[in-house]
Amino acid sequence: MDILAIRQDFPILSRQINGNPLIYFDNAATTQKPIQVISAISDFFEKHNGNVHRAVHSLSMEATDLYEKSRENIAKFINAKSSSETIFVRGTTEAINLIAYSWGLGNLGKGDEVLISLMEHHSNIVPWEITSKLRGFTLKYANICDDGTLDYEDLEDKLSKKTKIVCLSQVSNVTGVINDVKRVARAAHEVGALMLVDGAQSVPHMKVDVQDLGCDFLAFSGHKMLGPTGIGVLYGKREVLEKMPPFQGGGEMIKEVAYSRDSGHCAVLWNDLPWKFEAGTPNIAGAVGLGAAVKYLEKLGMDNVLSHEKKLTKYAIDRLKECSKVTVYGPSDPKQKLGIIPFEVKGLSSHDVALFCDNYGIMMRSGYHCAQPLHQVFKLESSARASFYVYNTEAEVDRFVEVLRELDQL
Ligand code: 7TS
Repeated sequence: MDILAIRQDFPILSRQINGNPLIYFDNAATTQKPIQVISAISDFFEKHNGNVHRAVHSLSMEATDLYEKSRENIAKFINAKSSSETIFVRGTTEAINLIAYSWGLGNLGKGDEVLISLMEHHSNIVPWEITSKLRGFTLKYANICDDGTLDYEDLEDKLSKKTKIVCLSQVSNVTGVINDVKRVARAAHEVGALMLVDGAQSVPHMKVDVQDLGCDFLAFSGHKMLGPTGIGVLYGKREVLEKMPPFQGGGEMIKEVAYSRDSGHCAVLWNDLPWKFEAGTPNIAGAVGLGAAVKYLEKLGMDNVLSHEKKLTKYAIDRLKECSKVTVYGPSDPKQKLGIIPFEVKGLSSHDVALFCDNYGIMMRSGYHCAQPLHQVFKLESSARASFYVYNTEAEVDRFVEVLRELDQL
């Protein structure tokens, strides 16, 4: 990949912040957008704006074609068998809530178990805590080893015939640890449980093939993969989605709503997949933008994206050793992880570190990154976090290390 050419596609990267060239290291929170995505969105509003699946007029048809074409491209990107298994949602959070409410409330009760892990983002914890109170099922947490990797033995010990679904992130948003979700999906299926993969941090950075993984559900967000905010995807296996009731009611998700004077009610016939789960006017421009983002990533090649980030991560971890006050958390072997580096600077809060870096134009997150239980495992209140993407360079890492080394002098 020609990183310098890629950088030309991202207008924001030419900004100065606090008198310094922008270094954007907060990609796990959200990524920047290339001109190809920005243009696809403005082009939609300038030339094709209409509502989808409603009217017979030309603009509605054009909008529908663009929206459904994006769905097809995204379905191919994750190797879904059919685009009808690819539902547009607001993001990973909504996708997981959809499963917890639509599938969970209908299928879980007393005596059942849901298995997650201590490294999950809150959006793969809280929906299950809420629905467990509503339905009385038991929520179990697989442990994490001291280096932040998943304790597979503990997870497999906690799996039983009572387990109805296993919900696991493929990549941790704090440590970048890559989980072997294919192995876990196989173990889940052996006990008759379903497998949900939170792909928020994996789909943007590596080839994810839902058929190869064998997962029943995959959730991810457009804004973490060069696309706009407010759009994401829930992939589900057709046979599982067919049996689920709708998550929300309204227009678009029905075929027929027929009022009967006898009963005083409407008989409702659900729409086909995927529209059964897309109540109301969807984020059409968002879907078009995400389609353009997927096209951009495909042109780069996901194997190239992955190897660039792995190389940069190894380089950054090695160079951070030069900062005497910095402790990096997570596995020491960079092969086990993607480009997310959580760290602590001795004597400083993570927010102070992030603010210090901001003075030099370096954008980085601080706090517990919506993953408080994982920070409890590390016995940390919070951490600073640098996370990379396709446009980051070794020169930016060099500058980052140079800035952090100033903290050694304090
Ligand atoms: N799952 C994981 C693994 C995530 O990293 C995130 C967001 C989500 C789910 C939720 O995604 P959303 O698009 O619905 O918000 N993670 C982060 C982060 O690490 N910093 O800001 C958001």
